[in-house]
Amino acid sequence: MRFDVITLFPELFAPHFVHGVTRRAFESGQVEVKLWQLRDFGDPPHARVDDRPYGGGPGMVLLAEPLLRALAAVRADRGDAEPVLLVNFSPAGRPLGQAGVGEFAAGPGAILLCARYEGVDQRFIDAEVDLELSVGDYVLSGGEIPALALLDAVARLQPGVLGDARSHEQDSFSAGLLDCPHYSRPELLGEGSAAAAVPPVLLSGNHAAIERWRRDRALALTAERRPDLAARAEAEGRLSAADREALARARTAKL
Ligand code: 4F9
Repeated sequence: MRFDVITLFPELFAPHFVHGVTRRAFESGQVEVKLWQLRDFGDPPHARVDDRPYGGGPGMVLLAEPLLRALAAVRADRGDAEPVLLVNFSPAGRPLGQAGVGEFAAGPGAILLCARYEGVDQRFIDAEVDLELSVGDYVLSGGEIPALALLDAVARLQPGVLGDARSHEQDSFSAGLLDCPHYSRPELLGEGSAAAAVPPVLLSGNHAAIERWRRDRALALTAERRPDLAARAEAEGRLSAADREALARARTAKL
C-alpha cells in the first residue's frame, strides 16, 4: 500500500521510518510513504500557502489553491484507477480506532493531509476531503503527529513486522478490551519486604489458569478505566459466562 503525505514539515516524518519494529514495514515497501512539501505548490512569488481568514479572527487558513495543486500532483503521481481516500486530521474528525486502522492496513493506502487546526479553506474540504479523523480529544499544532500515529498503527499490522502474529490478538482493543499486565524477570524485584513478586499463577505452568487470570485482569482493567468498552463487549455478546462473572466481580469490587 502507498500513503502520500502532504505537509509543511516533511522532516518530522523521516526519523519514524528508520527506527523500531515498524522500520521493516517501511523498508520492505509493504508500507510505502511519499512525502510532499505543500510549500512547493504555494502561490508565487513567495510560495504562500496560507492567509488570514475572511471575517477576521486569529490564526491563518490554508489556501485552497495550493492544496488543489498539491492534490492534483499526488493523484497524477499515484495514477490510481480507483482514487484512494483523502484524509484530513482534525479534532473535529471521527475518532480513529483499531477497527479503522485495520481497514487502512488492508487497503491500498491513502492521501494524508496534515493541516493546522485553525483551518483549511472549507471549500477544499467540501470538494476533496473524503474523511476527517481525530486521534483524541485534544488540540495539536498540526496533523503531522496524527498522520504518524496512523502510519505507525498500520505498519505494525503488516505481516512479519511484529515477529509473532499472536501479538495482535493480545493488543489492547483488538478484542475490544484493554490488555492485561505483563511480567518478566526477575521473579522478585527489589529486596526484603518491599520486594515485588510476579503474580504466582504466571509461574504455575497451568495454562488454563494463566489464560483465565489474564482475561480477568483485562476485564477488571477495562471495567475500571473504560466502562464504555466493557459495556460494548457485553452488549455485543463477546463475553463468555466466566467473563461476565469476572466483570460483575470487578464492578462490585469498585463500589
Ligand atoms: C487532529 C488533533 C486529530 C487530534 C490537528 C490540530 C488533531 C489536530 N486528532 N490538532 N490539528
